[in-house]
Amino acid sequence: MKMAFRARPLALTIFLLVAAQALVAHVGSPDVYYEGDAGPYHLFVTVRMPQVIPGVAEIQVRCESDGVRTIQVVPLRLTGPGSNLPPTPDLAQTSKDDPQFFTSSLWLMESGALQVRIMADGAKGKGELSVPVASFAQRTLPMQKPLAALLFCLMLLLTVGAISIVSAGAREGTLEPGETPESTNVRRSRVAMAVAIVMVLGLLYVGRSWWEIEETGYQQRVNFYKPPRAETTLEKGDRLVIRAKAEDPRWSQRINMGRVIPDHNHLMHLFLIARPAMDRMWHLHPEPVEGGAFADDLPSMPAGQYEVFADVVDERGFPWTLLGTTELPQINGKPIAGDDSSWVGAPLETQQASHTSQLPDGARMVWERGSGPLTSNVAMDFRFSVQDKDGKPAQDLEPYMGMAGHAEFVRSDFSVFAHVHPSGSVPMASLKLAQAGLMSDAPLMPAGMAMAASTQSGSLPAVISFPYGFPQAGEYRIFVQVKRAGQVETGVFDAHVE
Ligand SMILES: [Cu+2]
Repeated sequence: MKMAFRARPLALTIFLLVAAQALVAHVGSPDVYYEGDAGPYHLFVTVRMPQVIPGVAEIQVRCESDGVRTIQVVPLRLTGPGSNLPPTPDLAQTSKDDPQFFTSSLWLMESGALQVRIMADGAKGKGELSVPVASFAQRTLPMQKPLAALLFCLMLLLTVGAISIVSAGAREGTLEPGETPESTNVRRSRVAMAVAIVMVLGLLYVGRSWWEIEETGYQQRVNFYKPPRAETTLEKGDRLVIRAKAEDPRWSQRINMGRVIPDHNHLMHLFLIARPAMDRMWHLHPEPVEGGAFADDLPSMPAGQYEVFADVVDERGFPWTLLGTTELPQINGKPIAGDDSSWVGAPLETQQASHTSQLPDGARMVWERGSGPLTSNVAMDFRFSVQDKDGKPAQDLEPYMGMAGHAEFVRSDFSVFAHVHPSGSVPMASLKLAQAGLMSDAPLMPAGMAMAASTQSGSLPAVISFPYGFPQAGEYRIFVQVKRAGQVETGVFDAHVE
């Protein structure tokens, strides 16, 4: 019943042993933050992804409801063979200081779209949820010098040892104690030694070739999962065509851009952010065209350099962000309509934290962030409240593409881009696939939608929260997008992260 994981040889185990802490990531934000319900229990889940695959993911579960006694966790494929055959789950450890906090370490043995299934049991019965995770090796870890030296010495010892044992065996193996070897013994020993040297050298050669094949294969997997380049061309003055160009030529054979799946209403979410100051941002939804490309008639926008982030989810549930930079002339296009939105404002401020963002008509959005410094790699609930022009909680919030809000976290150098929702950093399309595989009959709603059901007035609550954690220190700009009375509004906040 176990999912077939292939064992990887020694080389990778050594890579794991020397796992360094530094992180050069994919979309820059590999860890997964998720908030949702496992039956009667509300859970906040953080999955710290390993840098290498196979590798160990750290799972942290905070129970926000009482009564949970045990938490079990298990990884499995998100779709395809094995996705409905979970292996035996691991029991998560309860924290000594906090009985509501559970941790577990899980081996992720393969790359691709996986899910971590979490089963809670307690006073209110059982419940489960599933968190989709994008599993991929982020980098090849170099071997540490002392380890390399140690392994080299061991190799020399084994080599010399093997040869001398064979030679000594041939020379003295048949002698009685105290007898001196005759010239025939010595001759035989020399022949044996020569044969042993040839064999040992042959073995070393085979071992080295094996290592190189593994290393090349591993490097290919690292390259395969690097974000593809977003190749953009402008046609007829205002039509932007986007094509994915991956470093690995096999990428386009295996990932069919013509068969990406809808992710909250759209096949692609395209973000164009003005470089370098992030003082303009467009969130658009290109449609697929011939040959796996996507195209959109751009709205009016000024000439300039833009950073391109194009989010898609492939048919297996793996999220890809196409990355690029494009130089656009002044565009005289169509007005913003439908789910598209744009924002124009002040440039990114560094070393500064903004708490309030003005919205149109005197309304504002407030980041309820407390006074302490922001730290990287800490799971947080980013809470934003929307106030009308009188400072009262806004009464006119409505779902925007099915959710209470959408937040984009962008690092000042564009090395981090995360598109986050009230249910967390998992793509909604992958989440849907994960939930489809659960046994429970309870309808599972993303956190944002659950809130929609809980108000009588018909409007969403005026406070929206996003579970997320900054992946590294630096300056960030956060775009928080909500819909008020049919209009998409964007609150913008700058954050200095230590
Ligand atoms: Cu979104």
